[in-house]
Amino acid sequence: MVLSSEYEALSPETLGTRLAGVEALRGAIGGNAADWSVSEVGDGNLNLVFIVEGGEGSVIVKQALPYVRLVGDSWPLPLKRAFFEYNALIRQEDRDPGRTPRVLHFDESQALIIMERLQPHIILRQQLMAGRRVTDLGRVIGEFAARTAFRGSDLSMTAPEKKADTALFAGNVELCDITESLVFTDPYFDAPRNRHTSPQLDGLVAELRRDEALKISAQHMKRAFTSRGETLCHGDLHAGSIMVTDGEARVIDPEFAFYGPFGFDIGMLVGNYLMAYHAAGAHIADPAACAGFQDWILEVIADTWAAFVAEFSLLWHTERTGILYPRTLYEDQGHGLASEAALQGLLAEIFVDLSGFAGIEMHRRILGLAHVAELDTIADPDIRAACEARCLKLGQTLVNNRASLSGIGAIIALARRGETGDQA
Ligand code: SR1
Ligand code: MG
Repeated sequence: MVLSSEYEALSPETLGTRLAGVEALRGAIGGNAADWSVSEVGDGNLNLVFIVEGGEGSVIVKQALPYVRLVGDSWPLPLKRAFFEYNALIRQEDRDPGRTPRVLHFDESQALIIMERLQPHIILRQQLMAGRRVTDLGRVIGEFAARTAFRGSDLSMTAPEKKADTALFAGNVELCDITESLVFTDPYFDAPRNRHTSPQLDGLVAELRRDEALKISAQHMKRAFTSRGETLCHGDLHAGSIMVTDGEARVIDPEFAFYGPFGFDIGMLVGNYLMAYHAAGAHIADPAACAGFQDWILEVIADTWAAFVAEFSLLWHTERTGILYPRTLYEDQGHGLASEAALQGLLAEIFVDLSGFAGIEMHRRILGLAHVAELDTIADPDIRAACEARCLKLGQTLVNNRASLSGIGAIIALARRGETGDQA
């Protein structure tokens, strides 16, 4: 049977019949739809996600819903986000091959993507909550962030290609609107959709909302988000958007993709690692094991940034074929040192943004609508609030002092200081 062009949400009961005619699916898992086993496993905020298993394999079928799953049909959301996710996935595959799930089939009218099932991978957030390490996590994701940032920008693409792509992703209006509201604005006032651990955090939340410098900085960062279309960002790179085994990490779920600042993805990710760091004590009972795991998270942060810098620098030297900082102006004129200085200046700007976005991500995950499981699952509200308070204060410092931090080591030192309560 061929899918009708009118959108209809799939269910485990209807999926086999409705997708039986999709050649790519039959080829991947075996042709007899009657034998397929289907389960809905989506635990994210927005979509349906099915595992479909046949005699010869299994795949993921992801379908957008016409509303925000987390909230319900009172919050409509366009199906078109599947189109942006599909387009982001194929670009990411091109820019960092093998790091994202392989797309097998895309159906725009049904807002569905059939893709490789990553197995036995689990969501990185679950791995972090269980106190389990992932070999090479920092290097691999730092390289992914650098490759997608560099190769999706005017440093690499031709001007017509970059402009056409910017126009295409400019249509992802509603998902950008979610970030513009939920991430950059709502946390800093008493917005209707907000929630926080109350009454324990009430005083600190009021203090943050009185911090005018913080509010100004958050809007400066939002201005960067809305107007600095430097590269194609993943748009939602957190520990729920990475799937891992103990030895491998893959990046999923780029439906929030948009053209934005170089430092957006890596900054959001570092914010998530810092929350995992501060929540670890509530999930890992043995103090020595917990301390070791926290050290590892900080190493991941350092490795992520080091890998980003190394890879971005390598691409600067070997793939700078776009309209920005052209070799004709630097190396070809014998001004290699100026090219080096330009690179260092750009990396320094990216680091400032990283710090700002990391701080804002921590704030919105504690004060806004969409929280993170590391913190939300801490049952004792006093313990939860203590972890959250450390994140909120660290976030405030990262945002307010983003231009004066001396490097990734400074962020790591601030995190350690918050954890030990040593504010000196
Ligand atoms: C209403 S959507 C809330 C959050 O879920 C997504 O994963 C994004 O992080 C978004 O901000
Ligand atoms: Mg998501």
